[in-house]
Amino acid sequence: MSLEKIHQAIVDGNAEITLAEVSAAIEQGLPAGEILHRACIPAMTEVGRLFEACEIFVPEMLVSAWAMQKALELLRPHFVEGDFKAAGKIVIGTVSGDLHDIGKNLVCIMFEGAGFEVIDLGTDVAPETFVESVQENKPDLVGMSALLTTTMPYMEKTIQAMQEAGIREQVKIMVGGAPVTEDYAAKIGADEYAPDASSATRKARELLGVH
Ligand code: B1M
Repeated sequence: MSLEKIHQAIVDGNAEITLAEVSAAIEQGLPAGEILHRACIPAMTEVGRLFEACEIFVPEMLVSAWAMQKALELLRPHFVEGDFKAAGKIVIGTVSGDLHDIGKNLVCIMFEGAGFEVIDLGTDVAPETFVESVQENKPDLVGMSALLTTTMPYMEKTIQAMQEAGIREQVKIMVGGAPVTEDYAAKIGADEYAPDASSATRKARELLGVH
């Protein structure tokens, strides 16, 4: 077992080796956070670099994403171990037209780990679906993720839909995803922006006044 092997297996899109190496790492007592931050996330960054350099294409990116998802499934219980009192409720999803969910799933795991009840609406979530879920579940926070510059505008459309439904003021709104910035969040009227999954939970606690 080594973090390098996990990294390489994800870059290669080899889910079988990824699973074997992540299991071995967990068995040897390596903290799940270390496996995630030192092997899995850097591997996906490398996949992105290779894609941008046209050294790999969508099919290769997909198998790497699949290997990453498998690693996350194994790691998930180890992030949420322990007793948590619900710190709040979050409704979260990747916005309309966008199928990227690895980062959003990580954000979900971190929120679960931080003691939040998480309602994950999945990917390609239409503004009206966010609205219905807020009406039904009455969350403290709505989280939106976007990985494409072409889908970012759906964050604003979702906020507008919430305003039109008269529920905008009932919740705080957090946005994130690789192309999203603090300035963009402010421009569209979101309450908070987080660049990564760990700061997302910290900022959510601050926003909601949960200690
Ligand atoms: Co796509 N893809 N992809 N892709 N993909 C990107 C995003 C891209 C940057 C690659 C590139 O060109 N370098 C590019 C977007 C360019 C742009 O918009 N400017 C791109 C493209 C173009 C596309 C397609 C259009 C390709 C095509 O078909 N020609 C297509 C679009 C499909 C669609 O959505 N409609 C597509 C498809 C895919 C796959 C399906 C193959 C796969 C996704 C699989 C899946 O998610 N289940 C995929 C992947 C894997 C990537 C890259 C390589 C990796 C994304 C990832 O998982 N990163 C990505 C390149 C890159 O980002 N370097 C790329 C790891 C993840 C942990 O990080 O998602 O950023 P991230 O999440 C972070 C933070 O952003 C933050 O916390 C997370 C954890 O720290 N965060 C939040 C995220 N959401 C948050 C919400 C918050 C707070 C923080 O609050 C609520």
